[in-house]
Amino acid sequence: MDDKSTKPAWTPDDASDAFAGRVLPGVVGGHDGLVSQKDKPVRDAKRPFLRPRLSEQDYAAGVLSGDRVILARTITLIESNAPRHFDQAQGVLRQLLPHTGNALRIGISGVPGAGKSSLIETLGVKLVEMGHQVAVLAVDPTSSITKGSILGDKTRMEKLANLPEAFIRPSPTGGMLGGVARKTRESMLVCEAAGFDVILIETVGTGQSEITVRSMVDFFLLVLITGAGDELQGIKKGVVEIADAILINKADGENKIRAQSARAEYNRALHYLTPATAGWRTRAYTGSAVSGEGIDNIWSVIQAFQEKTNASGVFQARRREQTKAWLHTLIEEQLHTYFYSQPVVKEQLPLIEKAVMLGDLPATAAARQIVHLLWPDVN
Ligand SMILES: Nc1nc2c(ncn2[C@@H]2O[C@H](COP(=O)(O)OP(=O)(O)OP(=O)(O)O)[C@@H](O)[C@H]2O)c(=O)[nH]1
Ligand SMILES: [Mg+2]
Repeated sequence: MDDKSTKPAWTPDDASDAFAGRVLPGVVGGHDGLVSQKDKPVRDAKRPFLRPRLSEQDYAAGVLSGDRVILARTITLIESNAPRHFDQAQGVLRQLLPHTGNALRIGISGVPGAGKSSLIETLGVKLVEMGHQVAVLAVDPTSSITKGSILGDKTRMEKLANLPEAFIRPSPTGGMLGGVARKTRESMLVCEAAGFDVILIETVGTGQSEITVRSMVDFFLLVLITGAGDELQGIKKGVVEIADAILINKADGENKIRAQSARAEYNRALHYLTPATAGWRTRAYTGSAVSGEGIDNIWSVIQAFQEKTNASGVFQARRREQTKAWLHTLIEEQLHTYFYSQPVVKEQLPLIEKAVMLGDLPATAAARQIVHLLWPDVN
């Protein structure tokens, strides 16, 4: 090392050996002294990096053991529109089905910006503190267009998203509400099999999406705000009729008084409506998803609901009815898809439509005619 050639070129010729400037000889191996990676074969760049394929058993076992990565992958499988994934997803679901049904399913709906995500964050964190495992799903038929809800939900549920006892899955994108609903319902079952005991499903108020969520949950909470113009707009829209409780949110600061009077107004109106659940009286409450005030009370209401409907059998009866209705929805969907994809239907339908529009053929006869192309026995 004290060889002169190891000294850098700028070292003065008359420098003593004590001069510190030295060029170190190169090392064999990596610069960090570890074994060189230079000769290691590089991954074939043309081949995409593939995660190992999982079998139906791998998926099911992973979900049942609570493995979050496999849980997320199973939901991705369910959300896939590829026909080969469909069969596999159904196989996994069949294995998981005996382990489902043990969660309390809660739907949370309301106009955009009402504070649904904020409420889920506040309530979800409280539930985790109480020892629950919370899964959050979303039905948002608009998200495929705006693509905005995913970002919004992730940032609005930051605390909850970071808890290991919680799992947040943004709305499946793409397709019509029917497809989104199927994916959400099946994702819910997968979360139950993974051990989550509270499932919160957020949906934005579009009318139809609330009905869809109502058809898959035990308890339906409507989140309203004051100052949205018409204080009783929820009543006019008909969503109040499917709610088990109404939360007048943002009852904080200057808004508190207004929220309280809106609650009174809703409670008066609710008096005249048939309750969404037999034997349960839907009431309005005030609360603040941001300060947390009133949110414990909402949870007490949900628990009281669960106790009461469990005791009366309404809880179990609703679940059975929901499963039955779900089966019929799926049958209708499959028939619909099959029918409209048949070449003979695709070919004849425009002609028959035209005849009906021109008044040459009554619609009923026309419908029969086109159905007969596939099924001549239908009458
Ligand atoms: N003052 C106050 N603001 C709130 C409360 N809850 C929500 N907000 C605010 O209202 C805005 C919308 O809240 P979100 O929780 O995203 O509402 P959302 O209903 O999930 O909205 P979308 O998912 O877009 O339909 C945010 O800026 C929140 O901070 C509340 O209780 N009090
Ligand atoms: Mg939201």
